[in-house]
This record gives sequence, structure tokens and C-alpha cells, in this order.
Amino acid sequence: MKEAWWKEAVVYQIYPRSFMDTNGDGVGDLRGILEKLDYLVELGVDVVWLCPIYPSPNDDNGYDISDYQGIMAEFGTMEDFDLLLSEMHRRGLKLMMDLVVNHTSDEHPWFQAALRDPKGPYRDYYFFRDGREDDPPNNWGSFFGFSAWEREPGGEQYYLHLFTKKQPDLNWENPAVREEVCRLAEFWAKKGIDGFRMDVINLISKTPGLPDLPGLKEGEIKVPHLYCANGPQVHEYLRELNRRVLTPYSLMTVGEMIAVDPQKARLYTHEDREELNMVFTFEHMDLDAVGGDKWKLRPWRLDEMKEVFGRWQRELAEGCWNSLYLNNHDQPRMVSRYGDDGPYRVESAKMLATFLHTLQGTPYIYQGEELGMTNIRLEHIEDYRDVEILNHYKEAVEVFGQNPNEVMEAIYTKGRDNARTPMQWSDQPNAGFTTGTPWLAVNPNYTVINAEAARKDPDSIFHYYRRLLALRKQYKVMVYGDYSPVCEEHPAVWAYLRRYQEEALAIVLNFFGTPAEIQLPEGTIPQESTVLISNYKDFPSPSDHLSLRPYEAVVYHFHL
Ligand code: TEU
Ligand code: CA
Repeated sequence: MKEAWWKEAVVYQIYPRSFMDTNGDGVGDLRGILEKLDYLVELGVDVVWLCPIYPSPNDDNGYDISDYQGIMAEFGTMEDFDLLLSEMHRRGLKLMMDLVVNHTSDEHPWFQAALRDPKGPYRDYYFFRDGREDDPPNNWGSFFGFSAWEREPGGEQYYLHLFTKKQPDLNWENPAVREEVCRLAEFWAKKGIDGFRMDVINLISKTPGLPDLPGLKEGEIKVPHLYCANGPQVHEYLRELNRRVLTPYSLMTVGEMIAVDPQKARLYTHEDREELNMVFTFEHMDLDAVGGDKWKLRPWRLDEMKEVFGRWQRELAEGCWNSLYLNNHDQPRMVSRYGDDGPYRVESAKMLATFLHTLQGTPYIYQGEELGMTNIRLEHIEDYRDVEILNHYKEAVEVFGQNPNEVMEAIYTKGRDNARTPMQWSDQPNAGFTTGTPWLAVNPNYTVINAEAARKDPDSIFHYYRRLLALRKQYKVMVYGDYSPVCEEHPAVWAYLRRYQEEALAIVLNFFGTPAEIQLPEGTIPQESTVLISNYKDFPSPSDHLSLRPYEAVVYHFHL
């Protein structure tokens, strides 16, 4: 096992729009992040990943970029950015920027030039194709509903957009596009940033010819994973970027990847291949969806979670590395989804944290997770801001005639705005996030769930995270240890061992709100073990037979 700083790091993800507003316009800003750096230091994280902060029409909140080398006016200025970066470095924090280069905004000068001059050099930066009669060029659907093709304004052709129609896909087959991407990545690298989180980066190589998906009915459309993910040139493109920018500037990288399994992930992350450090998989995120359709709800199952995590832990153990996350700006709140956001909110949030931070890989904390922030239910569809939610509602209700109440239920369970409500800093109005009107509703539970209260309470989720992060610094086995499940078929408890050099951990987690018993093989947890952390005031002493309370989590440590 090769040791590396980014394997030992814990990353904190900031959604700048919702983090902290300092000028009362209801939108978070860079000065707000600056104000809260000491909070992050207190928590003990090492790296901050900033969701996009570049100029953007905000059709998809910054994931539609109109200038890759500037700062969104709402968020501040380049001076603010430079100050933020140097203040982060002064505190020993590293910065990871979001690199969104599968697509640009339709307001990006490249796309504007492509529209203006169909014969000019920018046309081939994108995918423009003729339609078929009155239909789009093929049967591909966008990730956000409706066709992936839009007729160009005032022109004859269609352009491809795997996300919203304001996010035209870049054509990476064009060497000029790859050149631009290297240049803009290098612009930030030269400023001294420490890494990139790469948005949907395995979609950059499309199957040549953009063929129709097979087996669809006349007029039917579908997201074309088969022809847009892990395409023929993707590794070549990533290696080029790695050789020219990532390695020369020693950047930490994580690629967000739709439709990857561990075998594919090995090709992206193996240390000898010089592509990326790790990927964000969706496999565990798909376990409460029917057929990969996030809006078709089904309950997640512990046995399936164990199977997915176990497989990733095992398959990436040699020469590769995992990322570990249970929520982000695209996913509902972890405690609402996998724990209990009612009576056992605190216990279950701590249990899930114990889980993430005791697996092999680099853990990612999404803002507010360390407070146990929960999902939200807003009464009217108009109260929502996320383009994915709004498009889905429109398509589901208007095109497919689904029952609006059922559609809202799915939005309450899975919608991305669950994660995007403003950070809850205090019990002051608007949770201390803004003195103005927040761009998205604040969760009314801020009076109880907020950072100020959590910092004062030694038993809070916040302080539990601090302890977990401190333990990772102290015990290498927590970072590098292998993963071996114990009693994998247990219906309620997730138990596993980690071993590294002379040390071992035994982790036992009750994933449900009812007591559970587990009989471990003899000697699994030796008598002389000590407890590193647990989420109740007392804990079961080392034994092969454990009785666990609801959502109880215990980490035992012993020497081999
Ligand atoms: O997400 C990619 C992605 O797959 C998600 O859109 C996902 O399908 C969906 O959110 C699940 O609900 C990235 C960004 O993280 C996301 O915020 C962007 O909207 C998207 O790419 C387009 O840039
Ligand atoms: Ca602001």
C-alpha cells in the first residue's frame, strides 16, 4: 500500500450558494467562506472542495459555465478568490476546484460563436447535427428529462446537451477543445490550487456516429449511458490532461462517474495508469431507485449496500483508492435517507459517520452533514429552485400524466434541493445564513439543528466528527487498513475488520432503529481491545456476543 497525503485527507464539500452570505443578497459568497474557515479548521478537515464559482447564468447553479477563468459576480471577485486561497493555505487547508468540462453554458463565447458562424472554428467545439424530418438526430434523452437535443435558435441544426439545454456538450474529439481544457486547468493550477473534482468526466468521449439506442419504441427516448459513458477515447483524453496538468502540478483528483463499476474504476484510478486518484461512483446511490431511475422509489436494503461497498472495497484495494460519500449537493441528506431524521437523528448520524470514516478511502463530508442536517418538504413545486426537480415535475405531470402528489413525494425523498437549503449556522433568523431573503428556503428545524448549538454541546454530531477526524490522523489502520466483513449475512448489523501492519479495528454498526444482537466468531474482538469511539455514553465491552442499541456504533482497536 502506497501512502499519500490525499489518502489520509478528509474533504469538506461547500456549495457556495448555500454556505454563508455576507452582503445580504440571499446568496452565499466567497467572503462568507472566508469567514467560516476557522470553523472548518475546528472540525479538522484537510481539503475543501468548492462547487463551481465561475461566471454562470445559473441554469444549473454554476454547472453551466460561461467563463472558466473568472468568478461569478454574485460570489465575489478574483481578489476575493486569491485572498480565500491564501487564507486557506495559511491555515493548512487545501483547495479542490470543480472542473466542469463535459459541457459549457450556452452563453459561453465558444457556443455563441458556434451559433453565429456555422462555418467557423467554434462549430466543431460542440455536437451540431441535422434532425430527422421533424425529429431530433437520435433517440437520446437528457439526464434532466426530455430530449438531449435542442434545435439551435434561428438555425437548421440541433445541438447535443446531456444535461439542460443551456449546457451544450463539448466535442472532445476536437483537439482544440482539449487544448482549451488543458489551458484553463493550468490557469487554476498556476494560482496554486491543490486539486480538481471533475464533473461527469467519464462522459467526455461519445460513441462515434452518436447511434440510436437499440430497442426503444418509436418516439421513445432514454439517457444513453451505453453511448456516452466510458467512451472509446476517455482514457486517452484523461491521460493527456494528467500528463500536461495534473501530474506537473501534483493535483489531487476525483472524477464524478456515472455508470462505472469497480472494474472500470480500476482503469481510471490505478496508480500505474496516471489518470485520476479516485472516482465518485453512483452504485450505492442507485440502490433506492428502480432500474436506475432516481424518481422511481424503492427502499434501500442493507444486504445490497454491503454487497456494493464490499465489492468496491475489495476491488480497489490493490493499486487503487476509493472515495467515500453518502451525500452531496445532488443527493438527499444522508441522515434522512439512510438513518432516522426523527428520534434517532443524532445516533444515526453518528453511526453513518462512523461507517464512512472507518472504510478504506477518502471520506467526503457535505456541508451540514456534520450537524445532521435533514431533508426538507416544501409545499409547492414553485418553492423549489433545482432545474432537475422542475424539469422532472413538468415532464412527469405534463407529459406522462403522473399524479402530482406522487411526484412531490419523490421530490421530497430524492430532490437535490434537500441538500441545498442554506447552511444552518445559528438560531438567528434565516439560520444566520443571510440578513436578506435566502435564494432557497431555510429548513425550519434550524432553531434546533445549527452550528452554534452543536459547537456548545460536547455530545453533538459536530464534536463526534471532530473525534473521528482526529482518530484518522492518529491511527493509520483507519486509513490504510484492509476491509474484511464479518457475519455479512446479518440482517441489521454491519460488522467488519480493518488490518494494517500490527494494528486492527473491529467496527460494529447497527443500521436500524431497533436493538440488535450479534454473535461474532470466537476471538473477533479480543478481550484486551480498547474502544476508540462509540455513539452512546457507555459501550458494550469487548466480547464475541454484542447487544447493540438502536443505531449503535462501536469501533474497537487491538494489536495483532
Ligand atoms: O452531476 C451529474 C449527475 O449525474 C447528476 O446530475 C445526477 O444525475 C443527478 O443529480 C442525480 O440526481 C453533476 C453535478 O454534480 C450536478 O450538480 C450537475 O447538475 C451535473 O453534473 C451537470 O453538470
Ligand atoms: Ca451574497
